[in-house]
Amino acid sequence: IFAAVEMAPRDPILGLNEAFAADTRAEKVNLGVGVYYDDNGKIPLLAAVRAAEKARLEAMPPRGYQPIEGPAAYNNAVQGLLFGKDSQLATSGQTVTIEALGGTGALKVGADYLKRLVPGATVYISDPSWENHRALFESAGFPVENYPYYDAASRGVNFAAMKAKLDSLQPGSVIVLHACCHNPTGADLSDAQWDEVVAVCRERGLIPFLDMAYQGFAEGIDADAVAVRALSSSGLQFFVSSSFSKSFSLYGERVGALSIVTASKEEAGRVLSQVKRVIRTNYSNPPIHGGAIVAAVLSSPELRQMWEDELGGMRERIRAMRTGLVDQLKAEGVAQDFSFVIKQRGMFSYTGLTAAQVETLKADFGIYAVSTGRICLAALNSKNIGYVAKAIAQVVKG
Ligand code: PLP
Ligand code: TYF
Repeated sequence: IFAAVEMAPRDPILGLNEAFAADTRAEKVNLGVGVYYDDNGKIPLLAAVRAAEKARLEAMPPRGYQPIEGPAAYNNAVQGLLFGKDSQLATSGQTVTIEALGGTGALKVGADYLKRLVPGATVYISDPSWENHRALFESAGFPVENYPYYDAASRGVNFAAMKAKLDSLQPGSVIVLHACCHNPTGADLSDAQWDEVVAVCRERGLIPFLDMAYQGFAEGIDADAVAVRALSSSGLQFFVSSSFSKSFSLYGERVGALSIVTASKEEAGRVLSQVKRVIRTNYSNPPIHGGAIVAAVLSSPELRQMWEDELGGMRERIRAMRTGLVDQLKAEGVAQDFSFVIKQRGMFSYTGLTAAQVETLKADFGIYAVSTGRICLAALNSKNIGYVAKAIAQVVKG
């Protein structure tokens, strides 16, 4: 029965991990996958997570099934992060939040539910976007198209083109928006531009789906929620996927959430019943551990403060690596202006390196990046940044 099965293409980002692992050079550096490493090149175990985990281990709670939508304590904590403490959207009961298997799982539950809700819709994602967005919505049965986003010349967002496209879409179209720290470009909308996007969504009757995978990595928890807050105060209905993989450094625990803002508590009850149906036929109910840790950290004032401080530390370290890389490229005699790297936000930079230059970095230096020229700044550290800067300088100088 498997004789005719073809080999599927590798994930262009996760596939790099395999090639990197097989590379025997000691000086190799993996700037491919979006993972935060500390200055020693290790994935950190946050102190707040460690404390919550220790308390949990000591309590040794039983492992019954969870509610299909996940525990209320977790879902309420997620709403607090997204909408702000004591927000009307949370207290009114009009917002559905379900625990999901990472941000990916949240997108998938959201996509499957949307397919039941608006089966004839087209889904629009930014050009470019996270590789998995297209695949996720296509696998839910939607046609997926792009809206213009990145402008290579200015290294920023071509907002006029983006807005013109959104203005032309059919009512009921789903638009997937990166809430902050755009992956892969690092180019975000300004607060004023978010207000304009919200206005277009209202005028055209579009369905916004915010993807929030890096809350806290640009400016801070509340500042990075600007898109969520703009939609919240608009009175529109929308979807948000949250991922805590990066912000809690809990990648493999698969902790995320899907939130759906509806018009009323009564509507939310009906929507939740339908979303639970999607979950039941996928994985029945979410795993316990990761969500329990996140809920424990967010509901304890001390642990929450500890976490925000650690998140701030990760944010600052990435910023220092951005500045450091730009300075060292200059010191290496690179004439090209790389200062845009400092303006980009989150983990990534679209460097403008060509696929051929990325290939040379890999072949000659053991430095792995995505062929689009995307690098993960959070993989740089005080030991490898000089090596990486020298290599990039050599490659761009030809
Ligand atoms: N959305 C974006 C924009 C991402 O960069 C990621 C990265 O992992 C995800 C979603 C998926 O999150 P998770 O790893 O929690 O599934
Ligand atoms: O873009 C990244 O590198 C992260 C990690 O299928 C990732 O978002 C990459 C690919 C993928 C899942 C996660």
